[in-house]
Amino acid sequence: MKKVAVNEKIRNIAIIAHVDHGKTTLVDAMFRQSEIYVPGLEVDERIMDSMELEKERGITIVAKNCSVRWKRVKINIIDTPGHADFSGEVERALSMADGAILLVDASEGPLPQTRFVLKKTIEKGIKVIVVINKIDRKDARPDEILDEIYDLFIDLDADDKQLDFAYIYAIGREGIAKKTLTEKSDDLHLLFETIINEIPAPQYDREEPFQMLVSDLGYSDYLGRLAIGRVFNGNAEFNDTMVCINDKEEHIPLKISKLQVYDGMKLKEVEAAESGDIVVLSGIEDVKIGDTICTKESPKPLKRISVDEPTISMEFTINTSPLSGKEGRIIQSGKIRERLIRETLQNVAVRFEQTEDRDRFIVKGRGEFQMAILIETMRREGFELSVGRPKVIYKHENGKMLEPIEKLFVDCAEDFLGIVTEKLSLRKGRLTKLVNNGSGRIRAEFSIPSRSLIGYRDEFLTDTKGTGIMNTLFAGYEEFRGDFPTRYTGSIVSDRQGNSVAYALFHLEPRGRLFIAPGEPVYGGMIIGEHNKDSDINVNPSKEKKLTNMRAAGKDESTICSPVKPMTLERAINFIKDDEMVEVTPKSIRLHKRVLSAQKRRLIRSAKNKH
Ligand SMILES: Nc1nc2c(ncn2[C@@H]2O[C@H](COP(=O)(O)OP(=O)(O)OP(=O)(O)O)[C@@H](O)[C@H]2O)c(=O)[nH]1
Ligand SMILES: [Mg+2]
Repeated sequence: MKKVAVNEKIRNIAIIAHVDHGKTTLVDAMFRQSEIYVPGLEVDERIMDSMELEKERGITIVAKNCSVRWKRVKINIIDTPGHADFSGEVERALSMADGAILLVDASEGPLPQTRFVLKKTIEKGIKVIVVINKIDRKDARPDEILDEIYDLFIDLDADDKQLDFAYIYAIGREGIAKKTLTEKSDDLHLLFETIINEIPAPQYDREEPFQMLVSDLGYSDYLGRLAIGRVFNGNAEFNDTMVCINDKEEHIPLKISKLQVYDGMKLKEVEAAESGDIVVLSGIEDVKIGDTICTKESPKPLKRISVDEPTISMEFTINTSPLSGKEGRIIQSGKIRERLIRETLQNVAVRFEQTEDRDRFIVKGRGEFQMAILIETMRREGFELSVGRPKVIYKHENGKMLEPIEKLFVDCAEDFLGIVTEKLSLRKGRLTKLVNNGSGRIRAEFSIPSRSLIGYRDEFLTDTKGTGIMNTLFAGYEEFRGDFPTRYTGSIVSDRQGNSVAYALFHLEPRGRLFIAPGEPVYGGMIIGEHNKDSDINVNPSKEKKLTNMRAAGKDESTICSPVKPMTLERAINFIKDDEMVEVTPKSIRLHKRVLSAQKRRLIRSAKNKH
């Protein structure tokens, strides 16, 4: 019989929201005001965004744990990313939580990712506290936003209990929370109290022995692999022997060599792990996210963490360009393979497939931004590799090809609606809703294939002069809407190896937009620019001017080249066509044709035409 007990000393909450609505900033404020904080201690801004790329980009990429204390209750907090490509992190974080704080920007209101994360919490039956954040914004409209949040709950089929959610107004950045807009408050007292009163303390069964669900993995040079997760039942102590049940239902024995818990932003060693807490356990190397760690005598696996399927796939290969191995330390396919497998261990939303060709891998994930972050991380670690264009994952049902479809939400000035609609309809998008409330800005909704959106954001920002806002939400699979060109332009391709020179580039400028400056290494098959016309052209970017005795090279006034916008990784993977690749090294991003030889490409083309 179940003997339900609760651990009143603990609360486990995930902080969830659309991107940039202020989650990580709110965690800073909670930390500063909690009983753990030592006055005078310097706290960096967005301390939870500890990864280099998170700091540089000002966004959260990986969900992370910390804890604060309020009136002797420990609140374990999981800060999650708001970007849709990292949604898998939210699903993983919710596996540790009994409640969620849903942040909504007081001006922007609920946006697509708000809907996604709220849907996940409602499905899990997790209690939600709504925080209408950033009420200090000049354009804040908190009352309207509250109505919109109610509508969203109703739309997501929340039951009466869920509809009766507690809500708070906040200025996370200043560490202020209040019940009504008019009352005075200068701290987060109300938020802490609401968490403790509204979020249920973790429940466990008194009769059950130790059971922990591994929701995250870490690594320490001293301790090796760290298994991180919530203790669902029972207790465990240092030196206890346990088993880890993996996805093949194998029982791998282990001995607990260290137990730690979150204490503020740090870890603290403890003798014993208690029911309901989130712990960091050492003593097992061979462990995966979703495994259960439990006793040998009574091994019962918990339900594995499930996350939505990947929607995008991308080809990763070794770098086969003639410049390979010059700029990176790690170039072998075995190492790339190992690294990608390691990624799938840490990152629940990423899948890896080996192809028949041992140098070629398929990586699947939730979006091209997630892929770009993975590639960027790898190049910083010293890898060289080549990657193909991100492709959506199709499905086949009853003889029909289905493709992923997104709901696209656009908010832009009325004047830009024409161009946006035109571009989207070229890409098989359909306008499904248009709201014009006379303010000069419109809100439009489109139903559009996911593949149409790959690389579209840049174009959208250009078309709306940087003022448009676009958000997407995965809407499901629908029948394939037909082909359309991913790009209406061709490529300017180098026909030989050498170094680019100003003279040659200057004379190529009228043919299109160049990606390289004078003095850069080039090779046959390397794409050095975007052609104005829809075909590729092969050119010689290292062609020198025939020198007369009078003039030295490079002194010619007429060969001053226009500045080039360097190719970033994200632009590059969105730019290439199916027969093109991006070469990535720690120092460079280069684009090239899959087939480097112009002659071979010609042969392939004529063979295709004959067909
Ligand atoms: N006006 C105002 N701005 C805020 C407030 N809280 C956070 N911000 C700003 O909002 C931006 C985003 O803050 P973050 O805390 O990184 O948002 P986030 O939700 O963690 O973002 P992701 O993790 O990338 O989804 C930053 O520029 C913050 O300074 C607030 O209370 N008022
Ligand atoms: Mg964040």
